[in-house]
Amino acid sequence: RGGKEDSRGALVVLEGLDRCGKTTQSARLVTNLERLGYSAELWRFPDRTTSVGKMISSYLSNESQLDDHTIHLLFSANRWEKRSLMESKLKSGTTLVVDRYSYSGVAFSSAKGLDIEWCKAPEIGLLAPDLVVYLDIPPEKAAERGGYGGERYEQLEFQKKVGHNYQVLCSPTWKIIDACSSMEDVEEQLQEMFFVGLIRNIYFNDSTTIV
Ligand code: Z5A
Repeated sequence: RGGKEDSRGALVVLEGLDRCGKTTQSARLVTNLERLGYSAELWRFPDRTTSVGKMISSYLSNESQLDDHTIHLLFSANRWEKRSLMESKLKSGTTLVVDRYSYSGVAFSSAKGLDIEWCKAPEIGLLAPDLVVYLDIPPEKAAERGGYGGERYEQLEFQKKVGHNYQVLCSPTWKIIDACSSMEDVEEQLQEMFFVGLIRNIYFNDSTTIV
């Protein structure tokens, strides 16, 4: 069973600052959907398994240096190389819960000072999510969770800029959850949001472009 009998799966995206709980909550949503009999998969960007993803991973761990525009385009290319698989999964009825997507690309790169419209351009033509959930947490609170590791961008001042950019990108269709709530509360709210969308039939539009 997919998102709905005889329909495509839903494309659900979780966004937010580092440590807001995206990975935890994406996994819980997929487990819960599967338990209820839905076909669902957990995806994440960057997908570090591809050759482009390996270049991104090396950059994030400071093992390589790249021009800001170049790494931006690599993040985007990493989504483009998964686009057709994403589309076929959705068409075959599998719901995809995606941990970070184009909005991360734009929010992080523009936090470095790149023009926001330039940052959006390579995302045009990627699949538009049916549901974007923003896990909202103050950067200071996020920094307290587990501590930042050695990856690039894991710095409070930078995360503040990213948080500001998410506010700029946030559209009225985004759903916002207070990510400072307990993991169980966030899990419950996320699942409820998914099913409200399902009941309202919002997941089965023909929209194909993201920005
Ligand atoms: N990036 C980019 O620049 N351009 C792009 O196009 C894309 C990404 C796609 C790598 O991302 C970096 O790439 C990222 C953005 C940039 N840089 N940063 N910052 P990543 O996805 O690999 O890494 P991440 O997003 O930073 O993931 P993360 O550190 O794993 O955070 P998370 O997934 O949001 O959180 P979590 O792993 O679920 O939880 C973090 C900790 O908090 C953990 O100890 C949990 O047990 C705890 N936690 C979670 N929820 C709660 C609640 N509710 N209460 C208390 N504690 C909690």
